[in-house]
Amino acid sequence: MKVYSGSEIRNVALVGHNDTGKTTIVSQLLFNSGGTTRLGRIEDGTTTTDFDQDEIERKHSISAAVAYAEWKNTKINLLDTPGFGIFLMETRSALRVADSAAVVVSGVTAVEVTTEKVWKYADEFELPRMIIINKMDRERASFSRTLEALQKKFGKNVVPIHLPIGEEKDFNGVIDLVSMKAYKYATDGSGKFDATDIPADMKSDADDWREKLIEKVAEGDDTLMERFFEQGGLSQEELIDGLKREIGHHQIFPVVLDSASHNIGGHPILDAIAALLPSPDEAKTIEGRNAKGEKITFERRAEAFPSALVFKTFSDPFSGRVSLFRVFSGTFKSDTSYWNTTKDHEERVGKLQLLQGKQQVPIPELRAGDIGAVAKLKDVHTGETLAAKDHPISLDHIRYPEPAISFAIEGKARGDEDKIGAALARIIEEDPTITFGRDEQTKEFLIGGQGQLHVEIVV
Ligand SMILES: Nc1nc2c(ncn2[C@@H]2O[C@H](COP(=O)(O)OP(=O)(O)O)[C@@H](O)[C@H]2O)c(=O)[nH]1
Ligand SMILES: [Mg+2]
Repeated sequence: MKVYSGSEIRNVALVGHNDTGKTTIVSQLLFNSGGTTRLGRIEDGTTTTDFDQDEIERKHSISAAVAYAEWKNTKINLLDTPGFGIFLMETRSALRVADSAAVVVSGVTAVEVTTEKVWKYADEFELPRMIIINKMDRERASFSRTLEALQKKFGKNVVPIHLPIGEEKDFNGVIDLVSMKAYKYATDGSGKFDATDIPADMKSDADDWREKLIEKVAEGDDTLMERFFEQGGLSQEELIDGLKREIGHHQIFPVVLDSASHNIGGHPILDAIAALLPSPDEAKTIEGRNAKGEKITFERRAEAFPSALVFKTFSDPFSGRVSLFRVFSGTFKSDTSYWNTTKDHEERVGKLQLLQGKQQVPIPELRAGDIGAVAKLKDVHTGETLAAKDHPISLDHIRYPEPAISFAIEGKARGDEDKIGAALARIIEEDPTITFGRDEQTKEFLIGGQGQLHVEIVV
């Protein structure tokens, strides 16, 4: 496995309402990039990122998961997230370590409750975003209606870079308004496609949309605007550079189209992520805190002092506790000691890995910007920072909400309280939104969480 660095990495969190196809899209992109040998399906329990037994049985993501697609010399880290209100802390956690968000909507239902929520989160984390209109194959799916709804809610910076070829059951490909190519897909789910000229009956439509895109890009920059008027347009290079810049400044939210379950539209999405979304090294510095807790900025480069934020922890039946982290600066190496700057103690880091869902891929080192995992850390939990002992910087993690609901629990036999306490301590290590305490008056043990389903699933 190649070790990737800054400019070759994209960290994209797929966020959106439940059931819009995020988990299926991740499986589709992995399959299309050659990272998996079959198209994982929710219905068969074979997706890469819904690997937890509860997720397979319920057919819903309840926890964030990471996978990566290697595409044209770029490593695209895909953070799949839950779309259910009660699990949105996982989604926020993933956004904290992403450099961009892919907001997924269904071409049938367009903007939903969670779409608006995750949009606000992306604002809060100042993330550039792309919008994927998925399920274009579905009955009553509509590009124009969905685009209108998106623009109404999120403004005129929502700009398509794809047009659909066919709609509903006839959806069979997309026109890419940047390359001005048509990608027509096989209908067998293989993801095989032909890159052809734009069909004659769509040419004038495509020209119009491209013109709108170019104008929007030119608007963002005075010199580009001048060039636009001088030349009557922009060169391909000016368009791509300008588009990338406008996306980076939240002036354009590019819209792409997909049918993840039918595997139509995956390749141009991979292209757009690699070509247009920001890499981790776009910003040169990063904010953190020094040993006194004061805010500082420091360099992100792979050669800088190391810092990594643990944004998730889960239990694996074989490896035990696995900590997922993003390297924000410097380089982390396997079998090396680092400093837990949140708790002020040394921590031995064993074998570093990349995660493809639950599958672990060994890697000798992880460089600034990348996301990886390590098993069996002794005392490091979600939200804590690993850094160098002589340069103990720490990174802020998201704040967790107060529990929305709590239940009293009791053991069956005397003395069970100890066992319950130990089990809950383990759960809280993985999910800090679960709380546990004792009501002083009733002496009952109380367990708190974000909702009944949340507490049921984790306990
Ligand atoms: N028709 C159709 N169904 C899809 C598509 N993408 C996903 N699905 C189905 O929609 C359901 C939800 O998909 P899932 O990936 O779990 O959505 P998530 O909740 O956003 O992660 C599953 O039954 C998928 O098989 C699509 O493009 N077209
Ligand atoms: Mg999902």
